[in-house]
Amino acid sequence: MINPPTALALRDQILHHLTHSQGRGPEFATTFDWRMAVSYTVRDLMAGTWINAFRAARDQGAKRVYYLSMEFLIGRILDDAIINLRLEKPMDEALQMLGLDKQAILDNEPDAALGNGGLGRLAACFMESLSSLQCPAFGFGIRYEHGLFRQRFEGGQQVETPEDWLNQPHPWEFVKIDYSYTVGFKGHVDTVDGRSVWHPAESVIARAYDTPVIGWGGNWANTLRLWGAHPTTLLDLDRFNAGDHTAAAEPEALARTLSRVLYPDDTTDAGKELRLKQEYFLTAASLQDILRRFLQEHGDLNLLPQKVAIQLNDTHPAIAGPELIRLLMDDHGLPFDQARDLARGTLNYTNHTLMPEALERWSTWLMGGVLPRHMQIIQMIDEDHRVSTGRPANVGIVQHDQVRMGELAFIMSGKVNGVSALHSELVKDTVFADLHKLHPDRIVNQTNGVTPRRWLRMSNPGLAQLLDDTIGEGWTADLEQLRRLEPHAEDAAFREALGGVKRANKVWLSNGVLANLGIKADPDAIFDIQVKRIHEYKRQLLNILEAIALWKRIHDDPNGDWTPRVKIFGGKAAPAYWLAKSVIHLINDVATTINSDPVTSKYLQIAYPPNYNVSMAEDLIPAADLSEQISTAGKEASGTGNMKFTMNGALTIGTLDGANVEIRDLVGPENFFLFGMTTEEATVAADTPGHARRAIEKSQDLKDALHLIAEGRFGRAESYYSLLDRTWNDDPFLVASDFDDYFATQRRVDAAYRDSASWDRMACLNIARSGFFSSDRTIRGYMADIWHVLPVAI
Ligand code: GPQ
Repeated sequence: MINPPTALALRDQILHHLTHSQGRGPEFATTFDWRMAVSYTVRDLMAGTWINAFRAARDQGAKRVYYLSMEFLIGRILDDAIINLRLEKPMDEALQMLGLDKQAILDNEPDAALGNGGLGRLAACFMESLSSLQCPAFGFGIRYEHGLFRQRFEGGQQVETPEDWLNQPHPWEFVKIDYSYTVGFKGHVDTVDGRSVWHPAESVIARAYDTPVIGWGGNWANTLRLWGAHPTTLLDLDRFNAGDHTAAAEPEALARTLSRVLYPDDTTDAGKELRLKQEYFLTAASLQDILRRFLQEHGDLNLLPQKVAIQLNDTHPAIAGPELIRLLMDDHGLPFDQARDLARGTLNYTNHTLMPEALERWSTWLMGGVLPRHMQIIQMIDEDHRVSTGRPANVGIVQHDQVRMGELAFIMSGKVNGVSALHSELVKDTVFADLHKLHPDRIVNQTNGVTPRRWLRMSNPGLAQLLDDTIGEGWTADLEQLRRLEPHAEDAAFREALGGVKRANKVWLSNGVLANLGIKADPDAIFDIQVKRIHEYKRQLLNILEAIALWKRIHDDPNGDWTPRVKIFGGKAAPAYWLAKSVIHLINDVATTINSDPVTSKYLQIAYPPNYNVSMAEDLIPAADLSEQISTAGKEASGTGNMKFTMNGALTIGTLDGANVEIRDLVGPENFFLFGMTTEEATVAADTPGHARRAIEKSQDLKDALHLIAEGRFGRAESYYSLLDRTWNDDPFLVASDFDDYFATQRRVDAAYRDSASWDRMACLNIARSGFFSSDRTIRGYMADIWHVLPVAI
């Protein structure tokens, strides 16, 4: 930013917006009014940069990146914008002059929860890094009226209620009503003069709602463009006049359902017609917008791969392959081969999971019904690929009357990437083994990253200040500079300062989130945190079983020398995922029993604050001593929470899974608590009949824990029968087989924590060596290896 405003100027602008945007005098203004006035003031400071950035990219004829994602889990925007614009000081002063409580204003902002978990949060981190790196880009998504559901606990069980973030004005967006596109569904296909013409039976309008995403330093802003669905005709007047008022509003109701709700499934295939329509809605609107801008800027369709890179965030927008071919053939008259090559030169696909139930498949009748022309083109792509590669019969897009979206995305992409080193290798060896053999250069790795602006500077101001004072603030834009901390690991005064920051964050958490739950957490206890979606493969069950076993041990020896621990859980389960929900129930029941046990309560506390979301993560992660990354090896594609904990100075207890492998390599095995089977061992074990039973028989601690549950010690045992049954008889994620190693490793953590100098030294080295996990590094990798795009100077 060229001219940072003074505190006085900010104050005046806030008062201006209070009057002219909110229509309120200061004496009548609510916290909401003030938050809106402050937000508009900050937005004013982004708009010029935003327009200039767009203009610079256009004037220089730059190649643009388009990131298509069904999810953008952005969270709150205000504080992030203040920080990236470097406005903290003058804004603090301005708010002080107005007598306002900054924290209350920040907390007034609802989270934009347009995502489920890691995949959506990754997209949000990428948007921030793209702007910080001055890479010309658009993010395309859906403007869901209701983001991810709110979670409450009733009797320990998850209850979902709708989320309502758009029930109030959203101050960050600009509506661009002239960027509206028609998106069709269903109908039939004709041939006119040798060209196919699709006549959709239904259609909706996609309208652009733009949010500028400001980069670090405020020099560049890209656009997050979310599509809202609107009816093509507002009201059926004939029916209205005939008195049928409900039916008259049908077109509107139909359209609106498209951008009404975010599917709350995480790593499972929703398999619903509405979901397919949502995916096509996003893709069709985005591609029309991309082609319109491209033709305006460059004219010649043959330049498409040189000027446009499209990234498909998982298979959700994989219909982009056939849709782009359709536009090029049916609207622009190109032959199939040329359209295919242009599409493949433009599209790339990121795979985020190997879990078979998450790989999208649509029955050919559903695809043919909703998108008849696309079904024809999918057959053409499949046949063309079969002929050109001579592939085996069981490899291909359409198999057993199903369209396999992973194969479609792979075949239509220039590059396919996994999200951690281990995951990318497994992608080659498992899900796409056959296609990889046919196209050995297509799969590449781009290990995930997270933005250090939000996940360090904003969420951990104490640590950020210590880093600024110790190594200067260059780390914010160049996270590898954290290496300069390494020598300070040997400096007792620095270690103490670092320990002091952590303790202050723990006190803050104790007095806030934990006190609200009625939990008295001792800030000198180990804060042990597992926050993420609830999933069997993530093994929250392993964690709570360890807690039960530990509780039993403490109970048996109440005068033992135990290391106090506060175990904190956070996360939501998909509403229809019964086993995950019963894990939530179990954790809450165990917490109730253990927390009120006078014998053990000073050693062990369990907290499960409901409704974990981005802003709760910002409170929890900086206060963690121990990061739980305990998925079954081979199942977690990468993880990104693991990176956030590491850069905030938590030590990890974890398996050799996803990006844990790279975290451990970088921070050093001596600064990481490793346990559990490797991917190869886990694959063998899971196929060995009776593996769970044998592991349980061998482990007294595990047997005790399971018996306590079965005896109803924590609530009605019947609630847990299916969970217990699965653990004894099936246990596909090897909770039992990894239990003893996990339990023993936790005891090593207990011992290590008692030597605070050594612990702080390890924490310091974790931070110092976490620079690799900046999403700036990830985005640079995509720019160089996948998109072939350069940053634009301004
Ligand atoms: N991930 Cl397929 C999701 O959050 N949702 C999904 O539907 C799928 C994957 C996660 C994945 O489980 C994590 O390991 C990754 O770190 C994350 O995507 C981002 O790549």
